[in-house]
Amino acid sequence: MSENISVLGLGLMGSALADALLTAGHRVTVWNRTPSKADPLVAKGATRAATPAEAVEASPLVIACLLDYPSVYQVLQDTSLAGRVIANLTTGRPAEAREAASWVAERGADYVDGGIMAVPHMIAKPGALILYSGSRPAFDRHEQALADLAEPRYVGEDPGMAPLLDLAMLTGMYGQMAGFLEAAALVTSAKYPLKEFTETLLIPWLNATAALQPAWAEKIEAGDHHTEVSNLEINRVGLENLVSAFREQGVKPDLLLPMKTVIDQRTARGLGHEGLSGLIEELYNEGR
Ligand code: FVH
Repeated sequence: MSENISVLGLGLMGSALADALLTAGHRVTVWNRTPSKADPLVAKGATRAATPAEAVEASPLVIACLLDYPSVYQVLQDTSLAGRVIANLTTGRPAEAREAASWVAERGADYVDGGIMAVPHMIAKPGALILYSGSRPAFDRHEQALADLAEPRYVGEDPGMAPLLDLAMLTGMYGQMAGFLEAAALVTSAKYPLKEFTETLLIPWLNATAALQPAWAEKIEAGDHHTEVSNLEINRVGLENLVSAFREQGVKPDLLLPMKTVIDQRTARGLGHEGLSGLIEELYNEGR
């Protein structure tokens, strides 16, 4: 079913979102601080709003995709939000999302926060995912339209949950990239072909080790770090070996060292018999 939808912010991502909505047959109103960025969308049938207030007025669903949360407030401050659903797909922190939800509610509107797990060219294609949290009724009301952007996954009433899970997924990605870069530095230091190593050795190995993570998740949820596979002491020795090998090859192990520090810390507490999942206990602040 086609809807009236406004998009505030036509940077790379906002333009991709507005374009997908137009392609899906929605009536799309667009606004951007630099008006010329709206031109290609207007040429495809979007309506240009002269001000953010005009854009908010035009549609029950208003999607904001701006640089950061301060820019969202700047754009929305002189608009009349009452009765609208604000879907804020701007990247931010959980606390910023909760604050924005209250700010929007004080102005009589519903709020959903979105974490976009895609880059612009993936929008409206299989594999693109957007996490949503906040008002469930507002999400339900517009779920079909949101599905024209990417698979929509509602993750809870707490508006901070989508950005939190977004950050958690990015964290997993950065960890994987750090491992790849260190492995690549080691492999290239020995002049072994990196692409071949990556495709035939590393990726199958990473897939096999990723398959262990659900079992780790269960252990963490149960607070049980018992292992009969590979305890922390073995991993402590393994990391020491790794770090020495890196140095002998003339490669800095800088991205690996934080992990070694935490393993050393945990084993120094006499917990070397635990599995690697026990490291999570070192990451929590006391009094959690
Ligand atoms: N691009 C990506 O791959 C990532 C994927 C994951 C999610 N992000 C987040 O999406 C938000 C927007 O990102 P973007 O890629 O569209 O970013 P830009 O192309 O740099 O566009 C930024 C837009 O924000 C407008 N803007 C900035 N400051 C203000 C302000 N003070 N008042 C009004 N508008 C403002 C900017 O306007 P202009 O420079 O064109 O006039 C653009 O429309 C972001 O949160 C990513 O983390 C994208």
